[in-house]
Amino acid sequence: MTESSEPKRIKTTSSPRYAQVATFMRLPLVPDPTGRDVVVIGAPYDGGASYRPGARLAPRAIRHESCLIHGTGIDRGPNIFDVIDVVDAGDIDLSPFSMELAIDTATEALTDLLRRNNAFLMFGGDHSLSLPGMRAAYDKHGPLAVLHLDAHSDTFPPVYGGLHHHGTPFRWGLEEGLIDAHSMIQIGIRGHNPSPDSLDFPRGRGVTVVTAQECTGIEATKQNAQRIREVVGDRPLYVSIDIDVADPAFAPGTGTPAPGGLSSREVLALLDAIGDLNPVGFDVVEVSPPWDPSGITALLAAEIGAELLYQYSRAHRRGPAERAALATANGAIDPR
Ligand SMILES: [Mn+2]
Repeated sequence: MTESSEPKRIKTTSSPRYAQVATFMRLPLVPDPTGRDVVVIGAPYDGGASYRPGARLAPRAIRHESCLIHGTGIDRGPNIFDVIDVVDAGDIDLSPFSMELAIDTATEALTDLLRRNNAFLMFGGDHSLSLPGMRAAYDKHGPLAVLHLDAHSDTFPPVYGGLHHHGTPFRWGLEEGLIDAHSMIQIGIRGHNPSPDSLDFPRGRGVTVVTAQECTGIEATKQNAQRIREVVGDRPLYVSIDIDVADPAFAPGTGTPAPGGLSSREVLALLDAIGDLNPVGFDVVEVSPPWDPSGITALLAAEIGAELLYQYSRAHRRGPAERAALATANGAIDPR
């Protein structure tokens, strides 16, 4: 598809938000993108879910809930899509019948995507998709720092006879050497651990684990954002957000809900650290629409996705000349 014939962003001034085919934040649908800053990609697969299924339906639900979001937060400068080039590439076609095949297919698709574009924002699917995501980011950048927001550490051993499930991606990420353990931080961890303690594995490798008990309130959130900056440093950063990091009051539609979690405000405020770092890939996983009758969980996932794109735009702004032109056209860029 040539540049001139490429679909444009839908104008909210001429098309009501509930109209047209839903893409993420009403971005252009470009199925085979090249040279973009960030590519939004769906990964509808939930064969790794150990409890409630349904995450395979999340990319569609999140796209629907995202149509209200403009792309500009208040007091945040120009529309992020005037600062970074983002398209929605649709979904990766993943076999619902074979975990190994799905993981291989996702790894290949995401690796190809990153070779031709700068970064991706993947909407799962269950959390097993983070392993393909990290493999693709490692292929391009080498050992990764990881920011992992989740109720669970997802470093569990294999169960039920297979190597992979939605509780194993960071175990294999550490075992495969994709992750620099000392540059990894997990936040929001809570609930009931099987024996032996599931946190022994990440802590034993040097991963920083911040429990949900350490996350209450905006002061704790600011301190945790600072811990993220310190742990990650200047390493290429992979960000993985399991929607169950949020309390079920804010995100009931998920595979393994855990009471006692973060508020949506605390989750969004934590993400502010990312714009000061070097993010290279994002995933938002574990939304399960069948358990989300009001759409509140998909709505939060959409807002998180928009925030991640904003943070990417903070971290990877265009050159000085373009910035100056944008500042003239749109008012000052957020100075943070
Ligand atoms: Mn998880």
